Amino acid sequence: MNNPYIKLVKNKDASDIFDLVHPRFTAQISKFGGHLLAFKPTNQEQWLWLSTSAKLDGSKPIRGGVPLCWPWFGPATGEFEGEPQHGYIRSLDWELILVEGDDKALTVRLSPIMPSELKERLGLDVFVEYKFSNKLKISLVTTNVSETPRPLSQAIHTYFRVDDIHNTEIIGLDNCQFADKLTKESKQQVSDIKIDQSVDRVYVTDQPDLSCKTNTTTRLISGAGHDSIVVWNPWKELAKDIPDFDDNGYLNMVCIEMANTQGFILAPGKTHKLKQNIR
Ligand code: TA6
Repeated sequence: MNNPYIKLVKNKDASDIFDLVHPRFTAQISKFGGHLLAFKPTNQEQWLWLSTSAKLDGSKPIRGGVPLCWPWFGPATGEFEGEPQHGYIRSLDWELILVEGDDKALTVRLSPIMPSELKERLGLDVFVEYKFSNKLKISLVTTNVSETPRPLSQAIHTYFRVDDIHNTEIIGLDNCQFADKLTKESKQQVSDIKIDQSVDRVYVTDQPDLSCKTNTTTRLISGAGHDSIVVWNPWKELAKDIPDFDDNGYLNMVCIEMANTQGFILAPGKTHKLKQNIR
């Protein structure tokens, strides 16, 4: 797939990275996880947070950027109990299946290289599509390729870089009900979200729009195909317990994720698109 704006390069730890250099942006995608590591429109700051201690060598899922959680979100349950948290695809190698575009925008598609027994067991096919310009559009597209209905939950687990978490507000979830995963309570959001402690919340809502405002930037985030919006920042103590999370990293990140946490059944032959667009 010859395109002047994308090159496969070796990262310093010898991992394979697609390096994108385009008049409107730069970006990097790891072959491991099909994972967007960085995205920076020209003349802007980096939009994504990536832990400086993240492992990119395939030894574990990458901490930061945009992990893709599929075909479940959170711990595995039922017949998959004991399998990895957030599913398989963030720990697989991916291949490029499409690159197209011009000097205005670029579309890049990748799909995970799934062992055939796994593909057979899941009965699902998936690819990710990144549309880059001076904005970012991410779609996770799943098709039930089997003859029976299949369960699916998932997330586009985006780590946003913020210059100071103390001066960050997430706007648009006022009045939404959320599951507080830390206290196990169901609560209602009152006003905008400010983060000054560990936050791990599942807002069960399909509302499309919200924003993340800091002193210097406002990111407008819109989604489709989701049943939830997840907000996560481990804060100081929990971050210390995560080996690949920089000790002070919690000051410069917040995860805002478009997700299907409730799960649903995808009928045979049907396709579902989960989207997160950021501008
Ligand atoms: O999306 C929030 C969350 O599910 C949290 O509960 C937290 O554990 C986070 O994801 C990171 O999960 P990971 O498996 O990447 O350590």
